[in-house]
Amino acid sequence: MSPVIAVVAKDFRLAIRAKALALGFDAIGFTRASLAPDARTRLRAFLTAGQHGEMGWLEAHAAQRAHPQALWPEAQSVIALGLNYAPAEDPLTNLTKQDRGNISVYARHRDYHDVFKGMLKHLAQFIVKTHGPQVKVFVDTAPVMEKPLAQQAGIGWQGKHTNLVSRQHGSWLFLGEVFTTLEIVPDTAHADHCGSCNACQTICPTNAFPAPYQLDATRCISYLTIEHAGPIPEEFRTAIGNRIYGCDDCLAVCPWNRFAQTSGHAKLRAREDLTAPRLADLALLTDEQFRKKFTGSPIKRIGRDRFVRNVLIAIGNAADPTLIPAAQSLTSDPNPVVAEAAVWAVARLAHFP
Ligand code: B12
Ligand code: SF4
Ligand code: SF4
Repeated sequence: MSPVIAVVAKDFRLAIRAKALALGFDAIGFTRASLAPDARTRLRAFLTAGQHGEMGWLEAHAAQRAHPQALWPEAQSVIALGLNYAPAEDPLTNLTKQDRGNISVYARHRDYHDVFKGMLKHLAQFIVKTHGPQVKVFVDTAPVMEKPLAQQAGIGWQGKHTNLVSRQHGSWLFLGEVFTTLEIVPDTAHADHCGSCNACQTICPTNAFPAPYQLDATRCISYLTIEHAGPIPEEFRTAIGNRIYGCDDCLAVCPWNRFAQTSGHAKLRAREDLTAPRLADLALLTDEQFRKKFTGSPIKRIGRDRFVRNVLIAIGNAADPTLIPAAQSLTSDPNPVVAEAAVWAVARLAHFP
């Protein structure tokens, strides 16, 4: 690259960084629109081992996922962004509340996809206005390997729990990207700072890590409660405890969280009714009530039946006989997965002293 282009690019990086921070992003870095061969090989190994389970969309678009330029051939650079969603309280404290459900931190407030995408569009508009390139914005749902790209862009590293960890924000960063046709001087990839720690692997209730840095999604409570459609396999039901939507255990236990500041984003403030909701109330939600309650929330996507299935597993683990009537009333639910979970819950509660 000629010195002149390098100077322009450097100023431009500063301008984008300043704009991103002004818009409310908490982390930003730049990388080329290509992935290191390791990330591609490991994606292939994950898929070949069937560790993606029913998430067929991971396999269907594997080529684009592995090669950002297969997704968009003109892309030259990726601007990786992070949004801090660190909770005000330790999410693990909820797990001992028998009559309550635990919703993972990322789903206790407005859908982050909407919040993040809105901010990305503003940043993209700024880039187009000032430098005129083409841009595309992504968050979560596109076939993009967001964690390796964010590591390449220097935002943090993929920890042994496989998520991106930041020295400043711990495990609590949402990720998203602006792809652009501009060539921007890349940042240096972030080094791994897990060292000899293995707290995330040790705490996992379902032993979902076959090895450090590898996740068998089919054993992960996040997958089982959100992505998996049928009955939850018996072997995981007790371990799920009261986690009714996702799981944060491996994130919450990470020692790097001690540097995290509670998220200041008003749109990411936890809804009170989703912080530790009563299982008895959730079990009895009708389809209409479910949709109304979860409008604007990521939970809406899984639908009433899958959600109530999860609530019934938590009820079966609750050792609280006052929950029997709620479970009993669902044993003849028209949805067979709900009815089966209700029968299981009633049988479990009958065996508690
Ligand atoms: C599929 C998916 C899931 C699946 C599978 C998760 C997984 N780890 O693959 C399930 C449903 C289980 C899931 C759960 C969660 N998810 Co999710 N998920 C995704 C999604 C859509 C794709 C991830 C993917 O490509 N997986 C495929 C695997 C092969 O890729 P990988 O995880 O990067 O695998 C790497 C490692 O295995 C590593 N590796 C393998 N072997 C080795 C060996 C060594 C030595 C090393 C160093 C590395 C290494 O290399 C691979 C390639 O980089 C992304 C969004 C996106 N588009 O990227 C969000 C995303 C990863 N999820 C996210 C979140 C928040 C969660 C949950 C915390 C939600 C919750 N509270 O329930 C949990 C966390 C569970 C966990 N421990 O990972 C965030 C993570 C943010 C962050 N800071 O990293 C993302 C980025 C969404 C977002 N835009 O913010 N998720
Ligand atoms: S999210 Fe929960 S179940 Fe999934 S890997 Fe982490 S600790 Fe294990
Ligand atoms: S808990 Fe320990 S091993 Fe796991 S990601 Fe954090 S530092 Fe790495």
